[in-house]
Amino acid sequence: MFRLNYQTAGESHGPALITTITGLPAGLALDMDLINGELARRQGGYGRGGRMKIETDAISFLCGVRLGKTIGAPLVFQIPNRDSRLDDLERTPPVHRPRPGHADLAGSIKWLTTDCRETLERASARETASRVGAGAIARCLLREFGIEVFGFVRQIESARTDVEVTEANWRSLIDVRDASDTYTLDDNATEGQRKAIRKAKEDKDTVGGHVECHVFGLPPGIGSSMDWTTKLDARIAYAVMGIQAFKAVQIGAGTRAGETRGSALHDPIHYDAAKKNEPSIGFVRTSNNAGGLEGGMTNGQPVVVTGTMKPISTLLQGLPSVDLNTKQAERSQYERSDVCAVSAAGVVMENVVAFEIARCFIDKFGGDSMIETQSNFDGYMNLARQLPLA
Ligand code: EPS
Repeated sequence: MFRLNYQTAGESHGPALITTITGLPAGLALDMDLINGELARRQGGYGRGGRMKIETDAISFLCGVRLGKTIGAPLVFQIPNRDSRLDDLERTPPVHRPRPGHADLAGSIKWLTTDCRETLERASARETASRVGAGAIARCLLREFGIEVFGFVRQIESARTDVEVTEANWRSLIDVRDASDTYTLDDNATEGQRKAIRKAKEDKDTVGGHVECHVFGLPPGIGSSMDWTTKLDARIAYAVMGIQAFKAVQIGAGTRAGETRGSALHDPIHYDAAKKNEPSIGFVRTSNNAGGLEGGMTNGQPVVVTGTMKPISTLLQGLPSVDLNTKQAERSQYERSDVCAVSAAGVVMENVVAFEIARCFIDKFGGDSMIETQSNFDGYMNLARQLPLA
């Protein structure tokens, strides 16, 4: 069982999203610019629908925070829904024609109803605002230890950026990404991705894509190989697959590992005493096909995660389906939606990955307070740098 956990609640068109985080040390300063900045980024990206013009997501704390810092108690925050109309049957009518690709069909059968709304309100990607909030709070913690996350859109449909992200260039890429409408890393890719989304919209269709995130500043030893549930790569995969509409997750070389010989895949180990004070404590690698994770533990290299989002299943043209009440063939029901939410999904992925890293970080170093946590962290780093211990 992990000490740091979170839980989300709230329907897409209910009054609010509520998130509870337990296990944060006391004394963690919460950077509201960082947290609300991530929520704002999640609302953006070319291809979003009308809902994002209605909402302005921001966190308000209900418990667990005093004078801008955690107090070690369960922390609860809410994000209000401006478009709150769940019980208004005219504006939020039942949905009887399930969308292929959505939770509609399986959920309606599971909960023994023919009204897909019962399922879709919670299955909606609106819930990801909660997870971004929780992940951004985890980032406030990780930052205290020099750990930073950078994410972007690698590809939408076939429009791709080939820019490589490294420890040396990622900070300079933040502005490039933030200037891109699709959160990608070069002008050509931005234009290609915009074009793909525009064309899909004209065709009453939707598009998906690939997002990537890199985590820098991680020391070796976060996560554990002693039990499969504590492997950090497994935790990351679980969290990323839990994002609405994700169909794949890869760490480092990912599926390419199955097509590459061991001699070419595995990252050679060197030792450079000049780098002893860096998070890697001097153990350097000439490649990072492992994506920073070996045996389910960080190895001192950046963690690299790729996620794949399918095209959104709400299409203006509808898709072949049936009416759950009559069982007659019908096109699936259209509700206001996005044409592409890959850019937003990239922000969600960055933040759920951050939370999983923080979860394993607290498992190893967590004390009741940030002071104790810092002392545990420093103690471990000092010992690791002195290896072999007498
Ligand atoms: C979503 C449908 C749309 C999206 C929504 C996810 O909402 P609505 O039905 O209100 O137009 O905008 O995403 C969000 C609300 C959000 O905050 O990301 C869906 O069906 O999943």
